[in-house]
Amino acid sequence: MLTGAGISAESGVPTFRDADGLWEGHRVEDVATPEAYDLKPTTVHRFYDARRAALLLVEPNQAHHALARLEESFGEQLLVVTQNIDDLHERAGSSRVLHMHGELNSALCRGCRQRSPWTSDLVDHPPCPRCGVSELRPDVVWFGEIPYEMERIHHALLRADLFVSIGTSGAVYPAAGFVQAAASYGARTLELNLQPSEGTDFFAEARHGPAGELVPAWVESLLSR
Ligand code: BV8
Repeated sequence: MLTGAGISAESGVPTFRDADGLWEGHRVEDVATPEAYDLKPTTVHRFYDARRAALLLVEPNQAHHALARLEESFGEQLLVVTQNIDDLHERAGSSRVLHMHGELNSALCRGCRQRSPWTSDLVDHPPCPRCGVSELRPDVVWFGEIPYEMERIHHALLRADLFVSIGTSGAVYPAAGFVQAAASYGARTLELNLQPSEGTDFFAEARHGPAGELVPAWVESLLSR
């Protein structure tokens, strides 16, 4: 299972595309690159501190809850790889979740390179809970950086017999290339998205509509077999 911003849209978390490529008024390259952080750390911190605080105002939706139900039945056979940095999959009850682009509720120390759970602001340069140095940055994967868990993801793609993509535009790599990899290893492929994604032609089947409707219906059809 691969998920993107579209699965959290109905929870009130803005997607990237529906803001005309602007993230809350910021150009992507101005807030989501290591270069931007070196140039304007306060702007970048404010951007992620605001998104972290906004997480407290939203709840998982029917699509998140349906995937948590699916995990109850499929257990180890199901893996959710998400591009999202929100915590809505886990708050809905999913535990088998890989955040390939990092998490808002985590901080990465540029001193000791360790990750620490973090739920408050970073703009005031608090000390790292592990090494005490004030070198904490948002624990998100910026453009030009290597995504997390690529080995586990490739292992799962190799073994998958069903690859389902939910709420993603297929515009950002390496995630956008997973459907072709899964298909080449013999998996059936299904896209569940509001509208055809940039990679829609790579999927054997596609259903278009809001995730809050499509995902529960698809999960029920799977569980009622
Ligand atoms: C890397 C964290 C090397 C930060 C993010 C040229 C060609 C190919 C690739 C590149 C290239 N130039 C540069 C690259 C690489 C670059 C890239 O892909 N650039 C793009 C722009 C061309 N990628 C990287 O830099 C990556 N690193 O490549 O390292 C490497 C490669 C392989 C192996 C090892 C090393 C790192 C990329 C990660 C960047 N960080 N996020 C943050 O969140 O602030 S990316 C961020 O943007 C998200 O995580 C996500 O990945 C992406 C947004 O995409 P979506 O989630 O799909 O959201 P979007 O708004 O676009 O679409 C929403 C979709 O939902 C739409 O289709 C819409 O129709 C649908 N929808 C809306 N509402 C609903 C809905 N669907 C259902 N229901 C609804 N209600």
